[in-house]
Formats: sequence, structure tokens, C-alpha cells
Amino acid sequence: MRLGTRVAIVGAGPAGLALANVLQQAGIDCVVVERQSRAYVEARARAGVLEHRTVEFLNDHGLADRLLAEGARHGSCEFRHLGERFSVRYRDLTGGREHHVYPQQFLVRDLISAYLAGGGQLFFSHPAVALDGLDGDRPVLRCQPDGDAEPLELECDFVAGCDGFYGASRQAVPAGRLRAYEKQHEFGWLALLAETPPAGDEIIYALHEDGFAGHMLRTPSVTRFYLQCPVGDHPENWPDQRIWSALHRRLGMTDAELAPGPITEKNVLDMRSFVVEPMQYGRLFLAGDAAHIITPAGGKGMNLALADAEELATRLLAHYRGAGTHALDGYSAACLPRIWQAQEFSHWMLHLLHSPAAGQDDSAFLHRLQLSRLTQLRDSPAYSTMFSDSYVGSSGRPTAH
Ligand code: RFL
Repeated sequence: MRLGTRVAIVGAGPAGLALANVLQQAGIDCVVVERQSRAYVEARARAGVLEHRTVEFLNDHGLADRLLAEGARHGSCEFRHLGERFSVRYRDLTGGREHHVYPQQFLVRDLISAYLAGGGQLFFSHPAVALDGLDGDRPVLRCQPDGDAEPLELECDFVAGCDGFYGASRQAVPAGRLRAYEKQHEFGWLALLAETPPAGDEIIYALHEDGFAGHMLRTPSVTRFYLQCPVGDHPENWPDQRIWSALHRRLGMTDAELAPGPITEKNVLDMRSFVVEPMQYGRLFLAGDAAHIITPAGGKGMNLALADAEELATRLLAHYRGAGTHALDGYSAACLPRIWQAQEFSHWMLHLLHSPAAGQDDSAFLHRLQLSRLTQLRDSPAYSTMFSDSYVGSSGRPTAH
């Protein structure tokens, strides 16, 4: 089957779906293709922290009703170390900016239903396998569905590559046209989801000689936890009993404070930072994880993906309203400062939280730096205000062109 559209969107994650909804609301024809089934993407649990700016964007487009009704608002987080505990009240320190906690898969579900309710075209189980003619006037996106289903060809004005880090879009750019900046971190994180209520209503970051532990809120009955582990560790090395005892020890909690429950997800995360520049080539625009990967420290990934979607949507709207191509030419330059700021913050946070690998020549020195950061965060209003501003995210939104 061959179809024509204005914007072909690869990937039904937060970036692709937000872009599709905004274009649809503006009457700009678009088609979304997604490699996985609808059931799969609506159940894929990942992020859960939405910044104030992200919620404002979604709300402006009528896409935040459920998240505002069902999500929880948070304005402080807690740090723990050697029996000491203190909170940083980032809402108070930033004039009222706060986080909303709402699981990513719920947001994906809301964005899919809003787009389909508006008559949007979305092809699930249709992996994009080739993007041709990106440097011409009408690129063609080719999808090869599984089994006997007919291949799909989409002829379009522009391709939005929102297909995550391992997607096909970035790979379609000729060699040498994009520059990648990357860092592989020297720690691993065991990422866990447990059917257990959170122990309190704050995100908790615990520094411990055994390694970092994180307590992240998701819903009243499901909590995400992170445990620092060596690079290359395997989930099989972490039977449930070992996990709960590590969480209790590192977070300084008893069984009564944090009740062990079934662990429904156990993954070792690849702690990688990656940015590609520019985020565009010819008629292809990369958004979200397709263009950059950030560690989960600081909870920025989904927020950056949605900020890219908003930037790209604003510029596509300007283009179709007659502003010319310069609106689109500036897409990458407009996104990159925000992305690098988030990368810098996430990197700082990683080094605040992680115990340096024992046995290295500089590990004792690095540990002292870590403690100094923590003390300043506790004692210096200027330091904690700067942390809060980065943590909760700026309030800047794209301007119309
Ligand atoms: P996504 O969500 O990966 O969506 C990309 C979509 O593209 C599809 N796809 C293709 N479709 C068609 N053809 C192809 N060839 C395709 N190849 C791939 C995929 O199936 C998928 O549906 O990218 P997007 O939209 O850029 O969104 C990015 C976010 O998902 C990501 O940054 C966050 O989940 C990162 N992240 C967190 N971010 C936060 O802001 N706060 C957090 O607390 C947070 N916690 C996390 C996280 C990511 C995690 N993992 C596992 C990566 C916790 C975890 C555990």
C-alpha cells in the first residue's frame, strides 16, 4: 500500500504521539508508524516524572486531563546518608514549579486514545525499515509488517524520527553527516518495579558505601527502585531476597517501613549518555531518544522527548502557515542547549549519588567530593536553589515563528 501525507512520524512513544496530536489539532495531515503492537506500547513501564513545563505543554493541547486527575504532585525530594536525612523543597525554591508523577505507559495510552479519537492514522506492528530521498522534496518511508501483511510506503514532506535510540531513522542518515557525542558510565543501575506501596511520598536518593539506592514513586501500589551495581552485572545475580535486603540496608529502612512485594521488572540499565548533532538531516528531524539518551538520574529523558516534540510541532506549524523553511532550519539549534543542560545536570547528579568504585587510586578523594556536594545541598540556600531549578526544569517554552 502506498499513502501520501505531510508528516510521517516513526515511533509511537511520548515524542511521536505528542507531535502527532499537536499536528492533528492544527489540521496538518500526518501518519504514525510503530514497530510494536498497541498492547505492548501501552504496557511498557519506564519513566514517571513529568516536569511542570511538560505538563503545561500537554495541558495546552487538552492532553493532560487524566494525568492531572490521577497523577500526584511533588515539590520535594529526600537525600539520605549514614542515618542522616534531609529534604530539598524544590517547589518552594523555584516559585511553585513542581513535578507530576504519572507512569509513562499511562501517558502513552492517553496520547494514543486522543489521537485515534481525533481520526488519526496509526499503524501498529509496522516497523520502518528504510527512509529514502531524505535530501529530496518527497521522502519515502518504507515499513515491513510482520507475517504476510502488505508492506506500507509513505510518501511525505517531512519525516519525524521519534523511534528511540535503536530506531531506523538516525541510521538512515548518510555516514559523516551527524556527529555523536557519547559517554559510557562506570556504574550500572539495577532498575526494579515492585508491587509495593511507596514508603512515604517523596522520591528518596540514598548514598551508601555499598552503592546508591533510589526510591521513585509511580502509583499508590507500584514503586520503582534503583540499585547501583557493577557495569555488566546480570539481573539473575539479584534474587528477590538480595534485592530487598540491599534496599532496606541502603535506604535505611525496616521491613515495616518498606514492605517487600512481588518484583515485576528487573533490568540492568546501560548507563549511557549520547547526543547527536545536528538533530536533523534534509527532511528528517530527530526527536527524543532517537537524538539523545540521558541516564535516568534526574528524570529528564521523557521530558526532553516531549520538549523536542513541542519544538518540532511549533516549527512545522510555522512552516505550513507560510513562514518558509527557516523555521525548520533552526530546530536542532533550538533544542540542543536544553539537552546539554539536562546532560550536565544528570552527570552532576550521577556523581553526587554514586559510590566511586572501591579500590581505585582516587576513590577516597572522589567520595570526599561526593560528601561535599551533599553538605552544600543541605546547608547552602544558593546551592539547593540551583539544584532545584535544574531538577524541576525551566519554564521556557518555544515561541511561535
Ligand atoms: P521511546 O519511548 O523509546 O519510543 C520510541 C518508539 O519507537 C518505536 N520504534 C519504531 N517504530 C517504527 N519503526 C521502527 N524501526 C522503530 N524502532 C523503534 C519503539 O517501539 C517505541 O514505541 O522514545 P521517545 O518517544 O523519544 O521517549 C523517550 C522516553 O521513553 C525515555 O527518554 C524515558 O523513558 C527515559 N526514562 C525516564 N525519563 C524521564 O523523564 N523520567 C524518568 O523517571 C525516567 N525513567 C527512563 C526511566 C527510561 C528507562 N528505560 C528502560 C529506558 C526509567 C527506565 C527504566
